[in-house]
Amino acid sequence: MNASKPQPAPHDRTATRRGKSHEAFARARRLIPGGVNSPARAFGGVGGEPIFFASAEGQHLTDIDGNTYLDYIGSWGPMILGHRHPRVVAAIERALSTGTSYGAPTEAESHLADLIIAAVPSIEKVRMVSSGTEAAMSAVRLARGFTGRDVIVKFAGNYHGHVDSLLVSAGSAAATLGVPDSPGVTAGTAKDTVVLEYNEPQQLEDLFRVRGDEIAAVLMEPVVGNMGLVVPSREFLAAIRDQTRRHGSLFVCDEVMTGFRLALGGAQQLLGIEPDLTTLGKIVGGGLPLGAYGGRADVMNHILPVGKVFQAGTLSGNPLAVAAGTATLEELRDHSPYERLDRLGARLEAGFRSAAERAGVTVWVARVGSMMTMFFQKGPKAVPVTGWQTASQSDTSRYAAFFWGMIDRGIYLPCSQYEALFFSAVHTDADIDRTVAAAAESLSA
Ligand code: KE4
Repeated sequence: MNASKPQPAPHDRTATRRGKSHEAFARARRLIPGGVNSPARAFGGVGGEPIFFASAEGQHLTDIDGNTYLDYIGSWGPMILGHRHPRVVAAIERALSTGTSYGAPTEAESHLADLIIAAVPSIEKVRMVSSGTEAAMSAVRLARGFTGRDVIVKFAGNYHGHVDSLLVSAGSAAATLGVPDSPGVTAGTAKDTVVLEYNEPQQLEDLFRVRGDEIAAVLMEPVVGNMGLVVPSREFLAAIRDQTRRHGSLFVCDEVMTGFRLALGGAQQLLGIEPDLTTLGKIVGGGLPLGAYGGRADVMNHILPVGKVFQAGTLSGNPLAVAAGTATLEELRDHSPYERLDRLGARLEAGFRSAAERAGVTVWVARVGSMMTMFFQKGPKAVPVTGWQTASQSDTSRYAAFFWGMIDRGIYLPCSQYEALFFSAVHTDADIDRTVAAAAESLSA
């Protein structure tokens, strides 16, 4: 926390009025579809109206009515260092003082590429873009260009951005809004995408047996955040690596959410897997618009101008975003937060579990490091959530009630059962204890 800045006033429970947000939302809806620039912010999964924010500092958010919250989405992942980390702010200010965009290469981009390659051993070459969606779209085109094949395999409940060929049974906002297949995605596009169940190795093996020579790539979230948090089984990971290698397809890990979040080397470091391509976003841009995709040099060298697979971008590798991403990755490299994040996560997980048990609420809690989801379930006994089939049985209205109970106690959780929560390196033990106490009150209310 930056001590020189005024500290946000502790959340005043009586100030749960959000009149200014209500007015701002009414105006925004007249101008912007749904009043939001991303449906994930629309509160579709919890009802009510989105809250409009004025500022953020460290682990706190302040809304335009002056209410403060402990932040458990961190801009949906990027803010692992907390908001306005001094090292990141200083880096952006330095970059700003010399220019904002050149449309020409800079040394800073090579320095960030170096940091990414040093952190993620499976990445030998990397190309920067402006979002996780762009990274996924480019990786799919590259996999198809490299293999000369059309079919992409993805998994229900996994979300890879709003890429036409991947917006089929996507998780995240699409799943929350109950519209897994988006209008506007043509049948011609969707036919080249096969959607299987996560954690079902037999399904994958059966598909490869029949269509292995058509499959360009298997794309997955190595730890899923977009149906709520789901971890892969060892057998599932082994099946993906074995089948793709055996049939000359590419294994693409979408680490937009998990990259630099679960470890400096991402989920692949924790899980001991070596994909052929990796997509990155969120933390790699330190909260500014930056994505990246990278992997085997022999694959990446098929990208223009070395190879023939087209990909381009006016603001790719933007100096301000590169500065924010570089400062963030250097801070994570120099002062590794991961052990502490895991300790705080274990404290939060234990607290949520015992609060639910005391309240007699059936939940399945899944956590890896500082990513966690508490799935609300309808039956008397918790059912392990291993994929979309089980995740989608969640009691979303019970989650919504919990969400608003936490909002009224100054805790800002993801506005959907089908999202993971994140906390930052500047969250404290006291913050975790306060969150657990609020959960106990909200669950028993
Ligand atoms: P962006 O295009 O939003 O930068 O990245 C898309 C993306 C790709 N892959 C994974 C695993 C992702 O989680 C995302 C984006 N995540 C959502 C939240 N689950 C972003 C929130 C939003 O869309 O507003």
